[in-house]
Amino acid sequence: MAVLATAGALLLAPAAVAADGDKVTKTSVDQEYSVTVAAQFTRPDGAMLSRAVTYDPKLVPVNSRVTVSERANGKRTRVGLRVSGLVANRTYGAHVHTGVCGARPDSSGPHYQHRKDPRSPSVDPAYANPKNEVWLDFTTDGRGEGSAVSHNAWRFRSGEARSVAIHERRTATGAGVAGTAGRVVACYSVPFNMSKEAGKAVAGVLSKIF
Ligand SMILES: [Cu+2]
Repeated sequence: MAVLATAGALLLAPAAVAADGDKVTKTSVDQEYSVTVAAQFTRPDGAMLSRAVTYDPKLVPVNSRVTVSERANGKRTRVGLRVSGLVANRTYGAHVHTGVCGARPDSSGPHYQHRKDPRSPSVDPAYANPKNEVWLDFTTDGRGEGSAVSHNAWRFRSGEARSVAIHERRTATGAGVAGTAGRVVACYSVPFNMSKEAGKAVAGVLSKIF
């Protein structure tokens, strides 16, 4: 098995690791793709050096932890989310978004959709549903730990899924509100299904920052 670790190795640049303690494990073997990233949430700063940011430290405290994994094989994708250090016994919404996290809660843009809704914002249950999007709602336990897994029968288009956003409440499913979950309270930039080319582009951006 040939392991193409180019993008992962570039993302492991020491400066990037030092910025927020990001841990990146990544392999890409033919049609398989696997990535696991972990970080601690920080407040957004001007340069956005951290990839995990909290916009509401009451709901997602500074230094609480997040791990996201993606495993893709054939036409299937499994995304896992784990958090710790959040408010105990509380339900949060969470989804894969198209944009990277930024200084503002809406920086991560709309949800990633396999079939794109021609209307935006997308609140039509025919498009805004957990089969066409990646929903990762979770309820924390008594210690503030939570996890969720999404199984989808498709692969991310390379470079179009860039973050996991955590929202203040459970995701709604009704007509006109489907996919909404209140404010984005935290966000983690994740390199979902990143091609070698996209990995090089990210490395280029990192080399400019550092
Ligand atoms: Cu969302």
